[in-house]
Amino acid sequence: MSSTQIRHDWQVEEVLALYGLPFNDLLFQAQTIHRENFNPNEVQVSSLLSIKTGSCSEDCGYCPQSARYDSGLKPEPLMPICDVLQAAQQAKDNGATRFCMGAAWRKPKDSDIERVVEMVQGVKALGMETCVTLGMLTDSQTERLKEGGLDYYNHNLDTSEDYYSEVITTRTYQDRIDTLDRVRNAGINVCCGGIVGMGESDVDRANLLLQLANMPQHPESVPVNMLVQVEGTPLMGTEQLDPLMFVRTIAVARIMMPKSRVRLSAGRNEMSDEMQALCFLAGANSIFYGDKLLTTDNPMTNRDLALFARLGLKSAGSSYA
Ligand code: SAM
Ligand code: DTB
Ligand code: SF4
Repeated sequence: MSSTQIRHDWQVEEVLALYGLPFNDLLFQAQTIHRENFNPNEVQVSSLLSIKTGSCSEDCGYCPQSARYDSGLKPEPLMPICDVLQAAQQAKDNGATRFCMGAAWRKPKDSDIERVVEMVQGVKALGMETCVTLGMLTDSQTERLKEGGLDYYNHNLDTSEDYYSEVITTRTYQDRIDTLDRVRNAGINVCCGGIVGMGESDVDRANLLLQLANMPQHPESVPVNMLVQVEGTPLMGTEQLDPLMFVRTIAVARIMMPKSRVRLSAGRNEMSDEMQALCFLAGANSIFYGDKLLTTDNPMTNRDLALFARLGLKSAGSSYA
């Protein structure tokens, strides 16, 4: 009998019960569901580029790009399209199948959207899937991105609704849900997840996954980020999360959203190969690849290639290949 069930009616007690399973039982359950839905040895590979860096008006307590904190980051305006396409070609040559472009905006202007649409079209012409993360969107901006051919929009819930105001005060949880609804209704694939290791409780982690899984449709991509602590940001110095709690979060996400790509996202540079192997065993099947995330370090491509070889992992082909 199949263990896979697509549900949208999770209760927090059930999620906490999954988290509370003996580690081996949790990983067995997650890997069983993983194998029913995916090739367990394939990992989808995306590369990130910060197309507009720093000077952001928001106060997200984890983020080095907020203008409110002194992280020492040099702000950069929206990049010229030719430079973006050059970076995308390089990412493709290195083996990435999706190119994700991130901008440090609360929300884009309509004129920004036109420039981003040109980037999306240029990247698609290279034969890659496209993803952008630009902050909050209006209906017409979302439609414009869809018309322009955008494949995925990344917009994270970041944490539970209860813990949210400890981390961000300049926009609400509902603002995020509204943008996610627009993206879903426009027919763009949804990339939505969060960050753990921000000092949240077990119940907060369970509630974040519950919010994601109880959406009317599961996000196609669920990034699980481990907080990257950056000097100058308010969350610098937060007590480190038990790494095995991170692995449990991946496993519970896999069980709750069986057909979604669960992305082992920020924080890999600080993880051992063994820890990443446990995350793949728990059901993570996509990563960010390339030496940089948006502004912080990601593992060097050589280290990732060696890790894939050690684990016998292969890059999942792009749907455009
Ligand atoms: N400005 C847009 C927004 O906030 O939606 C898009 C870019 S923003 C940098 C994208 C996501 O990166 C955030 O929602 C957050 O989940 C993640 N992120 C940012 N800084 C991080 C950090 N230090 N550690 C882990 N994840 C981080
Ligand atoms: C996501 O969930 N993680 C990525 C991507 N979506 C845009 C971003 C991680 C950013 C980490 C901090 C930085 O490099 O600036
Ligand atoms: Fe700005 Fe996005 Fe960073 Fe928040 S996460 S400060 S909105 S760039």
